[in-house]
Amino acid sequence: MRKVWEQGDKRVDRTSVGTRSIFGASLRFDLSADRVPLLTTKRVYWKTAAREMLWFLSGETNIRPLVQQGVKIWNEWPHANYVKKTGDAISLERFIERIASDVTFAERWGDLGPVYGKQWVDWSTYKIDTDGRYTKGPSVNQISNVIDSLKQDPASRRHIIEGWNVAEIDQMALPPCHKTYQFHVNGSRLNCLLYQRSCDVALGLPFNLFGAALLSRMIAQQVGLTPGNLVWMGGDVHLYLNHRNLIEEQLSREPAGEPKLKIAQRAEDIFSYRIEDFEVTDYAPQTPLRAPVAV
Ligand code: DHF
Ligand code: TMP
Repeated sequence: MRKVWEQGDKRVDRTSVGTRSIFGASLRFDLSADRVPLLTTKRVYWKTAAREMLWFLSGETNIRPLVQQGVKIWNEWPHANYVKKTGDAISLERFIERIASDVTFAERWGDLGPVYGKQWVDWSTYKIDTDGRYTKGPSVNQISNVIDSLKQDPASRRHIIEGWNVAEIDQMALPPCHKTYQFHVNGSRLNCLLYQRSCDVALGLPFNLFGAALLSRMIAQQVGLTPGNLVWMGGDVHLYLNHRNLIEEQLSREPAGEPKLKIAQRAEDIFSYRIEDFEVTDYAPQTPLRAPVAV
């Protein structure tokens, strides 16, 4: 955060909020002994990040199940889309109430398009016939495939979960930020590398690091490996200029403690984890810090 804030270039970004940004950065964390990258310089609502990760794994792309669990982090994008398409100046709060109470409305307006969940477990394929016609092929479950390849061919350099479906980017509310996960087996240890093309250091990154660690831990448990390292690589790594108060406060605080993530039991398969299976201990963060999300 300090490096981006002090050394980043000022850039006008898509949202027109403005950022300070560096290009290319990496972080490395040891996930052994239940260690988990979770910020202590502000309270991070790790259960929200965990619910988001379970939502990805369920293949869901509609915000309704998140809304029903009180998770608000994706609310702004369907709301902005609705206002743009209909010209109805409904408030965010009213819009989300309707998503929660009206299934038909939610089906029409709560979907983010073929984002993470769709690509991770249900990537569409097509076949071209000899006469040039397209027919739908079987879809690809990348999560199941990675679980299988980790078990059957641990030395492989192809354990990849990819969110960047070039052909479907234009239908997504937001092209994937945490777009590629690669796994790597070293002896009995499972390493994970996340490549994030665009990173909001103040709001998105704390969630993305916890999410990646959780995904890696669940996969390790499923394939019988112990957690190794988490390597994070960022492309455009930025801080929004309107996050100044949060940034200055956070930079004045000292990190303290070593949070642990426990997974109570091995779920039957990678798709069967529940929020109750996760517990964070030794987490005594400083107070939460609020900042507006750039839409
Ligand atoms: N757009 C931008 N500009 N930045 C993002 O980080 C971002 N993240 C998205 C979608 N679009 C985005 C999905 N993930 C928050 C955290 C993660 C997230 C979206 C939003 C967020 O606002 N966090 C606040 C509130 C958390 C809560 O509601 O519990 C935080 O203080 O961490
Ligand atoms: P962009 O598509 O123009 O790069 O904007 C996406 C913004 O959202 C950017 O600030 C990065 C941020 N972001 C994260 O940092 N993490 C996430 O998980 C998501 C979905 C978005």
